Amino acid sequence: IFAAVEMAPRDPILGLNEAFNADTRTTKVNLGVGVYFTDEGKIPLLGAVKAAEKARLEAAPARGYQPIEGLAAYNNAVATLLFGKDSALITNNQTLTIEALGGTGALKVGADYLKRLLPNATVYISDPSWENHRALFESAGFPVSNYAYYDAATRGVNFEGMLADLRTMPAQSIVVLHACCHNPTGADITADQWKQVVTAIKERNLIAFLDMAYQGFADGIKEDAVALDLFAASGLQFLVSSSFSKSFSLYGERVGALTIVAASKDEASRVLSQVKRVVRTNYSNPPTHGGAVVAAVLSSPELRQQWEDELAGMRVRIREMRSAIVEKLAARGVKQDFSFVLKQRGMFSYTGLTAEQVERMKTEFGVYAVSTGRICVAALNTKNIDYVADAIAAVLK
Ligand code: PLP
Ligand code: TYF
Repeated sequence: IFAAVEMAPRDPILGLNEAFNADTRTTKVNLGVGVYFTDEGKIPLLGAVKAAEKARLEAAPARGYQPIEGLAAYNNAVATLLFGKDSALITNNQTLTIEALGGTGALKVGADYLKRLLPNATVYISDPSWENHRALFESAGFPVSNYAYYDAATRGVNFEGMLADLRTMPAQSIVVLHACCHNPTGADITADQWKQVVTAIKERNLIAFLDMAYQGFADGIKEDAVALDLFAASGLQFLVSSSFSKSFSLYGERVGALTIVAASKDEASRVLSQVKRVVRTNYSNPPTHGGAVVAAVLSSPELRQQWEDELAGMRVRIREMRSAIVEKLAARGVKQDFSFVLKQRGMFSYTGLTAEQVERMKTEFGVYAVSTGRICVAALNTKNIDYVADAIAAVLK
């Protein structure tokens, strides 16, 4: 039965990891996948996570099934993190949150639910977007189109183009928006531009699906939620996928959530019942560990403070690496102006390096980046940055 099966293409980003791991050069550097590394080049185990895990291990909890929607304490903590502790949406019980298998799992449960609700809708993603967005919504059965986003000339957002596209989408189209730290470009829109996006979505009767995978990596937990605040205040119904992979450094534990804002408490409970059907037929209920750890950290004032400090540490280190790479490229006589790297937000930089230059960095230096020119700034450190700057400078000459 499998004789005629063809080889599927590799995920362009996760596939890079395989090539990197197979590379025997000791000087190799992986700037491909979006993972935060410490200055020692390690994926951190946060102190707050370690403390919560220790307490959990000592309590030796039984491993019964979770509810279909996951741990209530976790879901409440997620909604509070997204909308703030004084949110009217939460006190009105207009939100529903389910624990999901990472941000990806949240997007997929949301996509599968939306397909049942709006079988004829089109999904719009930014041009460009996270590699998996298109495939994920297509696998849920939707046609996927792009809306204008990145402007290579200004290295910022083509906001006029984005608005124009929003204004021509058919009613009830689904618009996937990066809530902060746009992946792959690092180019975000301003609060004022978000207001215009909310207005356009309202006027055209569109459905926003906000993807929040990097809360806390640009300016802070609250600051990075400006888009959510504006949508919350708009009276619109919308969806949010969120992830703790990066902000808690819990990639492999698969901790994320799908949050849906409904028009009323009654509506929210009906929507939740339908979302639970999607979960039930996919994986029944989420795993226990990651959500329990995040809930424990967020509900303890001490651990929460520790986590916020650790998150701030990651944010600051990424900024330092942004400044350092700009300086080091200039010091190597690179003529191109790289100051845009300082304006980009989150883990990534869209460097403008061509696919050929990225290929040369890989073959000649063992420096791995995504063929689009995206590098993960969070993988730079004080030990590898000179080598990376050498590689970039060499391929730019
Ligand atoms: N959405 C975006 C924009 C991302 O960059 C990522 C990265 O991993 C995800 C979703 C998926 O998150 P997770 O790794 O938690 O599944
Ligand atoms: O964009 C990235 O590098 C991260 C990690 O299928 C990732 O978001 C990449 C590809 C993928 C899943 C996660």
